[in-house]
Amino acid sequence: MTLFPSLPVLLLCVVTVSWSETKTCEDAQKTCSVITCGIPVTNGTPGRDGRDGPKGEKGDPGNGLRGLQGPPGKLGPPGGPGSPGGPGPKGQKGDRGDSLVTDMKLATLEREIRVLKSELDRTKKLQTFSLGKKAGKKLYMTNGEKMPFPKVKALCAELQATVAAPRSAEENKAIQDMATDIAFLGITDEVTEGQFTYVTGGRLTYSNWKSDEPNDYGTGEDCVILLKDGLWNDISCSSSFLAICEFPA
Ligand code: MFU
Ligand code: CA
Ligand code: CA
Repeated sequence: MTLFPSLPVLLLCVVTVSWSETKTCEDAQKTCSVITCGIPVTNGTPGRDGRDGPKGEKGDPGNGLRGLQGPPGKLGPPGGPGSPGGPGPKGQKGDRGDSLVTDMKLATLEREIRVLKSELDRTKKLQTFSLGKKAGKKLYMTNGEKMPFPKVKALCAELQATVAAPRSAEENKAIQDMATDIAFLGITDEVTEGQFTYVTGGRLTYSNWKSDEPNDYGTGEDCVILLKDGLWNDISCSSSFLAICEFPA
């Protein structure tokens, strides 16, 4: 059976209903089964919300009072290492090593040196006094022994002195006065025969040869001795005579 009634039926319903306007829809429905009745209210309840629309443009800043500043946020992750800095300024000059110990050692040494200098000064004065040394004059010393010339040289060198060698009549006299015997002088012609020089170097500035000396007698004579009268004679360096050393003025 079809839901739609035939045209004559439909027309009859419309005419009947519109004719009796006081009848209710239900009355009309009894008469005309094709009429459906609506609920008798003015408006329906609102429908559900639609989907959100597109985001609007950013609004202008508000002009109300700002809220108080919130608490500080959590500590962020540590940053990476920075680039290396440039070289720092030059530091001050350092001190010289273990200064405390070194300074104490140095102070001790300086104190000891002061004492030693004082004692040496006193000893020199005593020696000068006891040996009768005069200011500005050489000091001659002997151990009273006789020996060949090479031994005399070695002895005086050991005493940081040289073999006595007079450079003036005064010095010659000084040596003569202290000599207890015939003594070697620090003069030879070992280098060049006939040319006498000081063992310390240099041609003679003074001489006091005995007559007919030097004569390079026999197999040769290259050393010089101071005779008791103060005169000189050339003699063999292998012969033994008194050793006298000379200390600077
Ligand atoms: C003299 C000296 C010599 C040596 C000899 C015995 O010669 O010159 O040096 O002493 O007498 C003749
Ligand atoms: Ca000679
Ligand atoms: Ca001689």
